[in-house]
Amino acid sequence: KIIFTDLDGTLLDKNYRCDKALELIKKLEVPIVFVSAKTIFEQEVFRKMLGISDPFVVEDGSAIYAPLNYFGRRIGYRRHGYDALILGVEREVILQHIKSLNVKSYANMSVEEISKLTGLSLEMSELAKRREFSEVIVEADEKALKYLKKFFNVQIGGRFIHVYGKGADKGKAVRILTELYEDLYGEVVTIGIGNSYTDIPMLREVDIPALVRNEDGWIEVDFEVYRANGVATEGWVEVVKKFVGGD
Ligand code: 2M8
Repeated sequence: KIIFTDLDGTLLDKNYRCDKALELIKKLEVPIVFVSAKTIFEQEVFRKMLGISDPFVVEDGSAIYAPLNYFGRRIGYRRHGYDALILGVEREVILQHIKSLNVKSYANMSVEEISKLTGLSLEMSELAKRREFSEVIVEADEKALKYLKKFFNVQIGGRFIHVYGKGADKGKAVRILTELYEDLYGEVVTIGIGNSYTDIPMLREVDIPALVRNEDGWIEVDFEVYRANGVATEGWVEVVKKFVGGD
């Protein structure tokens, strides 16, 4: 079994914590693959804290990073000490387009401002700002978004508008990783856990899709999913105990 999981609002609660899952994670013997809007630098903090050394998907499916030789061979090219497969575009390309528009985004915000808006610490805000393949827009008019949609994927993340390459999405990244796992282990059963609309492509790719609850209920989906009663981390624990074990 393989767990593909979103972070914000899914494994992590609104304070970016997952205390309630720590014990369970320690006991699990299956890969836990983060599939998140967060940058490599943010995700590395959580990987280290939770002792996870599986591949991970950054910036809404823009890139897959895998520890060297994780799949028994080289995939993609070497970047930041990992094997990297890039599905999106370099952030610089996005910023070139954004420059001429009237939008407020991480690029023209200070770390302090990002911290105030997100509730992330200053350290974590700096890591969130250090994006490689996407830009986070905080304020924009319809005209600017319409223009950006011609060239990029423009999606509402948890709160903000995420702009990334048209070739990138969480579903595609999960499909590629599932195939790599199948090459390694033969047949695998995949579990996907999310809470928001950007998780839908990921949930469509897995054998067992599951939603955790948001404060105001579950998102609408037009396919069968398991709906956990718990909000964020509590729902995550519920899903993993039900479909993977570790109780
Ligand atoms: C942004 O992403 C979230 C979750 O999707 C959002 O749009 O609300 C990103 O900047 C991410 O890197 C950051 O960690 C997060 C913090 O809330 O905000």
